Amino acid sequence: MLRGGKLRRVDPDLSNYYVAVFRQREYPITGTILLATAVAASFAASGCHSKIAGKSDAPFRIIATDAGFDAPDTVPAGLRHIVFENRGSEIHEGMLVKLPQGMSVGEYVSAVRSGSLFPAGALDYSGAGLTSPGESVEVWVKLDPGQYILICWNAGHARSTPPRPVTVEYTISDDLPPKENVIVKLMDFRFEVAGPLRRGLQVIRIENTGPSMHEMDIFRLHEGKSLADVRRWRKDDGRGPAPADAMGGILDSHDLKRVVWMRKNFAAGRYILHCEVPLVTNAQATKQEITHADLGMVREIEIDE
Ligand SMILES: [Cu+2]
Repeated sequence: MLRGGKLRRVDPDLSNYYVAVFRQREYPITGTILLATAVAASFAASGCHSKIAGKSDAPFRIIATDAGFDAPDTVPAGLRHIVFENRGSEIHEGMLVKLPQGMSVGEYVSAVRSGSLFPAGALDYSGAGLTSPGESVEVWVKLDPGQYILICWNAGHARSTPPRPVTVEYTISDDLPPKENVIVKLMDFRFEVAGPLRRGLQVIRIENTGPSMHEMDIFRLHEGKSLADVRRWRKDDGRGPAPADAMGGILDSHDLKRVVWMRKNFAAGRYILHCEVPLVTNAQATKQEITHADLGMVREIEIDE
């Protein structure tokens, strides 16, 4: 169906999109205390039980294998520090999708299996992007209360491997994001990188300036391989020998105002930033072949010795 590697879906029901945007405007991510207070107040007003918890210290650990995910059943709402590890033999990602009220995990899965690229009402909430076997990546992502699934969109895994349900509780606690070394802005259709990415442990703060949804996967080129090799390989669903290692990635969020962080240990070398979100973002499975990477949303960067 989709040749662009990750099977993608975007919400056909625009009303959900506007709800997400409206919610974001009400509770800007920059005002953590305001946000917590406002969310708590809104839950109190709607009759839900809520409480403000202290700072959470245990990260939200997600382990991917070729058979699925190992992850906690429940996590608190708020800014979560996610540690994602791939113990499988193939490239995996751990993306979070929030299910709409009344949709079960089984219904989401059968919608995906029957060709719906975006089961109506479900919202992408980012997570950890494409990660090679043996690699791990840390990301900081804000989660709202609700029923989520963890899913991998690489190479048809969304249809072959069961997603993992995760409940995000009404308890709110925010993990503190680390101070960034580099800021990357995702825009139509390019990456703007502020500051040099260096070797060693680096924190990248990622913002989407839109107007489209975007994501950023980072690939480390193998010796003698080029950006064009990565493009071809991703376009062919990641078949054949990989010209690069997948170092993790982030975003793919319906709420364009979400700021996220990624922390990763980088060696010196050549890297590719790559956005695989499709140009056509509706429910039509047959029209998702052209991705942002095809429109030039790829960039090579070098990390010096
Ligand atoms: Cu993009």
